[in-house]
Amino acid sequence: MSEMKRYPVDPEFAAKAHIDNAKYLAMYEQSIKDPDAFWGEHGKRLDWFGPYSRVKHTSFDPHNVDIRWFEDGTLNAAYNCLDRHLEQRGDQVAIIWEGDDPSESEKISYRDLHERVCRLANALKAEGVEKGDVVTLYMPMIPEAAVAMLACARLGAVHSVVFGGFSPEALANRIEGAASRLVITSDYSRRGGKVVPLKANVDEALADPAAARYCKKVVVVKRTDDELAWHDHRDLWYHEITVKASIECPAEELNAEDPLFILYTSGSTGKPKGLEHTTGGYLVYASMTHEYVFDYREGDIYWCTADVGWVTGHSYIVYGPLANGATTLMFEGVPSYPDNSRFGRVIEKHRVNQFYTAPTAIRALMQQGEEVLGDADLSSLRLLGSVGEPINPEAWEWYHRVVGQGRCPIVDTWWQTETGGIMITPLPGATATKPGSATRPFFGVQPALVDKQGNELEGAVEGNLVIKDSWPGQSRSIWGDHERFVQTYFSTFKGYYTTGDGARRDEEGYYWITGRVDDVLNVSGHRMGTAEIESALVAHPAVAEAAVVGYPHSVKGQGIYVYVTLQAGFEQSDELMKALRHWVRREIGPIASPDLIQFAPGMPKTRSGKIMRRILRKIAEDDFSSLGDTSTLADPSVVDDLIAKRLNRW
Ligand code: 6R9
Repeated sequence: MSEMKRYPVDPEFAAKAHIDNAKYLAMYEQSIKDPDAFWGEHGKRLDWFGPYSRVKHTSFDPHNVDIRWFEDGTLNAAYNCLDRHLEQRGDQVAIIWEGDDPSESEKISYRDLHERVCRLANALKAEGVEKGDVVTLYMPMIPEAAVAMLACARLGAVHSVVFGGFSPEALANRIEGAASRLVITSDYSRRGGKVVPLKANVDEALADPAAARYCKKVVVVKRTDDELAWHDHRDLWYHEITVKASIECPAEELNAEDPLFILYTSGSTGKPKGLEHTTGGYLVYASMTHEYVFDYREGDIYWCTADVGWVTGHSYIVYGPLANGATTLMFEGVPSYPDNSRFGRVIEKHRVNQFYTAPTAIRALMQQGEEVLGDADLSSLRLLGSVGEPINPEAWEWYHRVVGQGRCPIVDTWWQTETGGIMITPLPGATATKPGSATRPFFGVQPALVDKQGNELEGAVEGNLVIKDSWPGQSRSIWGDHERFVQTYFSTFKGYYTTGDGARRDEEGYYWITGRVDDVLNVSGHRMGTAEIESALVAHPAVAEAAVVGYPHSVKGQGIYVYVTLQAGFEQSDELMKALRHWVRREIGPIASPDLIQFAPGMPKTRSGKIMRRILRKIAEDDFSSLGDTSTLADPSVVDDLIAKRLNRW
């Protein structure tokens, strides 16, 4: 394993930060010892219409999974993200929108955003949308996506955002699954100079009678002047219905446990699950983590590069930042358009202070070399964040050195769609960091490691990552299928929330996420995280990306199958294969030596950039007859190439 490095907290940063280490330790202890008092106090960060008298009412007992926070309080999420800021900061910029085309950008004040949300909420009401109805959003990264989320929240309607990169079939399934009666979309989306026909995809989804049975209206934002097929009985132009709507729209008084949104996410098996999040606990948790993890301060410009189609976009582009009265940047484009310096250009243009992105983006930039951000002025940056997958130490170091210029702390934030907000993370003024470790739990979060039988493990050890007790941001259920929720998350290890991830805890109590538990290999009785081997491989100068899976091996139980994408300028060869094998032996040890190494020009990735290991495992097992649904891949054609060149043939 590569030498463990440690980056202490900069005392100057700590002196100005919300939370230093002493404060972290004291607050953490209180949050665990007396969650009612702790969250009762921090719940006050929101404006409540009716106060809560009960704070925590939760049970992880598989016979009675029941999660409620602030259950007798009433509030409205849109009110907390908009109305309550108007007096103090009505003219402050709420959303900076940066278009795909660098010449397009827009600044929207809190007052303006409030007005837009009220107009759309009234227009939706006029179309019959009521409290409790599910509205599906299938949108590009344009301000109207945030407006639509908040308009739903204002009415008590439940939004279900479906990532704009999903296929019509995936969209139809989600419309049907949520019995959604209205879709908000855009004529086209623009990304990386290309246009995607979103509205045509909605038409195709609604050609499916199962979806059309529920969905009767489609609201369309006009993004381009291109031609469009139109259905008069069903389709409505966003600009036409909002222009005539009133800018007065009272925010519905909702219960803390009324649903705010559902968000579909893929499990390892079965159809996607619609995770349900409710209003009070979610918003308390999203806003508090946003403030403390990113050390957000008044006047900061904060940029999270996620898409609103994912939970990161929900919690850390829209709800967390806006509840805090922050200025949040929303980016329509991609890091490589018009060229690879785009992230740097946007940081420079808007003087971004906090920058939050994913390891896959960092590695893509890293492949282009140290000069990738051009001569962009990055001096405004104060903090960097990472989310979505384990970050390998080399990418961490590169991010720190090249983007953060050695000056900015990095917060490697571990969490999930199910958790609503960040769970394990450094706090920049409190936590010394180690590249590759998500470090310590946020307030109120009690991680634990258990063995296969569910016994809790103590000390420096590796195991299944579980959470011992509830936190306010936790998902309450799977929409329409509470039993599946109980089965998936509370039945494997009784009394715990099962994350599905594995982790290692070091001597200092820091957590190192090793990846999904189903990705853990057992080779000759040795347990190994695929992420660990990948991280070693990616550290080799010839390797751009690596994915490791297990395959059945007659002697070792499981063998190690490696897919490697080379950096530009490197050729595949037997020598290189040998060198890589040797490299891994040296980095981790002989037990981690790859059995098979397949050079792969591309990996099968979801459109959010996650490698689909399920597919790689199947190919490694020489069983590609049942690859499952590959339609949601960013580029389904890579699969054929991988199959043609597979190495494990019976
Ligand atoms: C927020 C988000 C959740 C899964 C999670 C884990 C992986 C996320 C991570 C990380 C290591 C991190 N993951 N953050 N692994 N370090 N900092 O990504 O939600 O899309 O539901 O994915 O992503 O495996 O279980 P989601």
